[in-house]
Amino acid sequence: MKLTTAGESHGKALVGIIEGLPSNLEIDIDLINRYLSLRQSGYGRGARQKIESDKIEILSGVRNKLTLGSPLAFCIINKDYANWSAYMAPEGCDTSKKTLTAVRPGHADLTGVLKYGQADARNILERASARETAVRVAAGTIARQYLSALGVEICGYVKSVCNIIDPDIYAFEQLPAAKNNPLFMLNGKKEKEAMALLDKLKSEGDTAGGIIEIRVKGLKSGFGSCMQYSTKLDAVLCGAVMSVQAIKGVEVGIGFGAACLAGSEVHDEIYYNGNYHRKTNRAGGIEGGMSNGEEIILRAAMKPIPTLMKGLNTIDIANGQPAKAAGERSDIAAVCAAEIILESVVATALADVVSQRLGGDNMEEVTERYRALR
Ligand code: EPS
Repeated sequence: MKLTTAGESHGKALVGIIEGLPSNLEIDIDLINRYLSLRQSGYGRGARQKIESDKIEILSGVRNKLTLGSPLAFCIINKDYANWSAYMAPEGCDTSKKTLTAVRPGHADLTGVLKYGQADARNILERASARETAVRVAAGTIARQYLSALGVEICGYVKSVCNIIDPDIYAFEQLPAAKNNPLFMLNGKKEKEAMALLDKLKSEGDTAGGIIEIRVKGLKSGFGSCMQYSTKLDAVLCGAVMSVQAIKGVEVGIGFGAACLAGSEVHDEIYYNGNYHRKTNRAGGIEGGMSNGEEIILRAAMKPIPTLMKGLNTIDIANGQPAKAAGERSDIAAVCAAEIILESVVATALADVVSQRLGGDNMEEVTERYRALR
């Protein structure tokens, strides 16, 4: 199962093509639109989200709500294009306006203009923008429906915003409630502190990142492989997480914490009561590059948004002079968006791993093969 995305942030539309879906998978379009809308929500988002109300339009691969087994193509229209067509139209437009030359530290701007031989970072940022993740959420929600048909569920929450950290540990069943909260946090006291911090950062023209925890429940053991490095489940899932804009770190289970503990404090001892099981899950559900039947636990670190209203020191590439980086309108924090995006990219990557093992041209074959696994 492979996803290709296309589209610029202020272009006509974002586009996705998913190849490798079996036939007869029921597609819930309302669910896709719900996740698209969740991606746009959250405390700290900027003015752009008031313009967009993302909705999927499926162009091929689905008939009467069931997949056909053919490539599933879809688009999400950028409503903001109406305000940008004069500067973005492929047919011809005015490129002397809406230029960005005071390149932003932490963004793709400078490295992109040098690599692609551009004088205007607009030609870079339009594609580097996190707007592209709307496609990944739509595709991820289709992958989520494939996994859900097998009894595999994915959910997460925001663990920290900047230096405000929720120390609590939650059961999987508690996680969905996070999406009713303004910052997708589960600890109300910490969430209030985080909102106050975002208000302060906003007044100072600054931004924040955070930590997002993603969990997968119901995956049987043996997905991924210990036989070839590229097929290790942790490599595949962490790669998917790292492919999301602004993610700078990822850990599985206790992750970095394992490095400062003794072996006896890290490894999950094995018991048998008819089924093999463990009383702890510090490994985060993956051993030897394979799912071990326990919950998969991933945590990702998101850096602060690189577009700061107050502008960091930089160079204006138009004249080579010191400048303040371009402000544009900006999100103060997009940790809630990242939470939804990370659930979605994990779903897409995992669905690919699952479909590689199970094969199957239609969902009846797929579910039968999953059920038959020990
Ligand atoms: C982004 C800048 C902002 C964000 C955008 C990502 O957009 P604009 O420049 O139009 O104000 O809102 O994210 C989205 C539009 C989105 O849907 O997530 C950037 O520079 O990466």
